[in-house]
Amino acid sequence: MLILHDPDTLSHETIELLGSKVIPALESPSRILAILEAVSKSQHEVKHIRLHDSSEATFDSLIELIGQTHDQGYLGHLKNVFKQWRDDGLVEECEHVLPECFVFTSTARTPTQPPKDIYARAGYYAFDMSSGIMNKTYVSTMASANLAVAAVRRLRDDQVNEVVALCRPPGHHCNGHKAGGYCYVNNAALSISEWRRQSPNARVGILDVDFHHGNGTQDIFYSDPNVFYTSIHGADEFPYYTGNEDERGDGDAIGTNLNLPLETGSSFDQYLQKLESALAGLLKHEPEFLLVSLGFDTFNLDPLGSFKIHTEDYEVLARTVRTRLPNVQTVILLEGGYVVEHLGSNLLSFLKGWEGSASSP
Ligand code: OKP
Ligand code: ZN
Repeated sequence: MLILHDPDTLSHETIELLGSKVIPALESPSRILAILEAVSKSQHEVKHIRLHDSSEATFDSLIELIGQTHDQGYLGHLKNVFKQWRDDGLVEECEHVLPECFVFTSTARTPTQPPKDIYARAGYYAFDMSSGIMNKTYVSTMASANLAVAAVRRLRDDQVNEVVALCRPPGHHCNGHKAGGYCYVNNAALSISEWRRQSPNARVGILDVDFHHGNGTQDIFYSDPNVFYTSIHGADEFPYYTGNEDERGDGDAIGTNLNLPLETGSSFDQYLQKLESALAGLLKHEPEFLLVSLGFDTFNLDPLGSFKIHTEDYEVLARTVRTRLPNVQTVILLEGGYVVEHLGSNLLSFLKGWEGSASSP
């Protein structure tokens, strides 16, 4: 299978608040390095893409696509905040921007303008403290986003049925206005924007199998009847305030959002029951394009997840999906997964199940 990687995705390396401790973020470059190591010993084809060396036209069209989802104030913040803090002497070159105060609603109105205070802006454009911004965050975020776009172009140009993009940072927690949960640009939304450039009215399916609810992706497509979003995620887990079954979409998109929270500690058999519901929903939507938000934090040893899923289960997971939705062109984007030593084998297991099932170009 074709796997896309951009070396610039490795430059972002930040901190997070976990419990009461500020630690190096679990979402680290070593995740991608471990995957690259594993796939280099496999039959899969890894293609290195370099946004950095791309034409101005590629860059411009990427910015245009990102602008369809993310607001300009937010994007300007991502691009400039580190330098602003640096220039003001608030951080050293090797340090990180983290928010201290978030938007809250004790006042009667929600703010429509970013606050003037440079500290406060970090909280205006984020919803948690696992989305630090350092010197290279913007470069990596753009490279990651570009992989999501490049994957769709490959689907079309190479006439293949699936492409994997090793996105990092991940994307499913951020909406158009706020970073959070290690995410800065919603890569899934970008792939879909790119797909829609050629098929504006396409019916699209999103299957989010990361351990965490993809609140950002849900938000972005909540009122979009053409996009069916479904997620299987740990109940009552991060991001805590979203992911309930009663979030079903808005207006004429009611019924196109399907949340399937699963008790922490659940087994793979219990997981598969939820997967059946997710697939039934997707099948009914009849997507011509499928986006898989693939996280390996469902793995039994993951520090941020709590399902009892093992390496060989990913093969079954992938086969189950591909058998039910054969021949739908699919982009698979990496989201979470934090047991670095097992990421490679987990991905290989997933790809084995995917490729071993009915799907031919
Ligand atoms: C990102 B992705 C829980 C702290 C959670 C952020 C987790 C982000 C997960 N006590 N910190 O969906 O894998
Ligand atoms: Zn996750």
